[in-house]
Amino acid sequence: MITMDDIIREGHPTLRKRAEEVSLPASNEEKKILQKMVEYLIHSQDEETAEKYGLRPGVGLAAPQINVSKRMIAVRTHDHNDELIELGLYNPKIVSHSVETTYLEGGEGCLSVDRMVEGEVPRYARIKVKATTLEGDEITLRLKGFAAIVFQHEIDHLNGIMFYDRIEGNDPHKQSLPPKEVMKLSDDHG
Ligand code: FHF
Ligand code: ZN
Repeated sequence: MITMDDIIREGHPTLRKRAEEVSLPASNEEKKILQKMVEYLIHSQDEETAEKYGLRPGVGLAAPQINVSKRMIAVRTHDHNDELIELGLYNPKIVSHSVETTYLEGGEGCLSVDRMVEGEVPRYARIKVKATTLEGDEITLRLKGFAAIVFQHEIDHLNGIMFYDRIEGNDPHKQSLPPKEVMKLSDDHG
């Protein structure tokens, strides 16, 4: 079974790579890994099992988080109609999304991040996702609310994006403030 020891943490290069497409039909090895990812979510959401093995409860898991750089995600949560979504998916893709954005009150966390990171993580309010299930069926999902946020967090992992990259002022590719030394210089000039 997958435990916290199998989950890589921020700083590991795999979390920053674009994961490879899975060529379908998936191999038995790929299927096994994806099944184990779904199983992790089930175990982690079961209080007794989570306590016994020290699992942090999760609603999603992306293959890169267990150092497998392939486009596979597992999700276990409820949708806006309170229906259980429990899926292992290959090559999930957001095919359309709302203009409207939303964010999780209280911010997001990540199994690969062992610290609290405050801030609003902007997400699309509604998304349409196409993917292939563990069973090999091509599906289209229309998601909103918390489930939509979870899918976007997982698909981000497949593209090497961490949730905090999306917090305003935290974009690593954007320097929001000039370096201290530069600030001092310009201060001197009024
Ligand atoms: C989680 N846990 O699952 C978080 C982390 C928004 O890539 O949200 O890092 F267990 C995947 C009910 C409500 C029950 C919340 C997506 C977060 C994805 C996993 N837990 C929960 C629950 C939770 C990450 N992850 C804090 C671990
Ligand atoms: Zn995560």
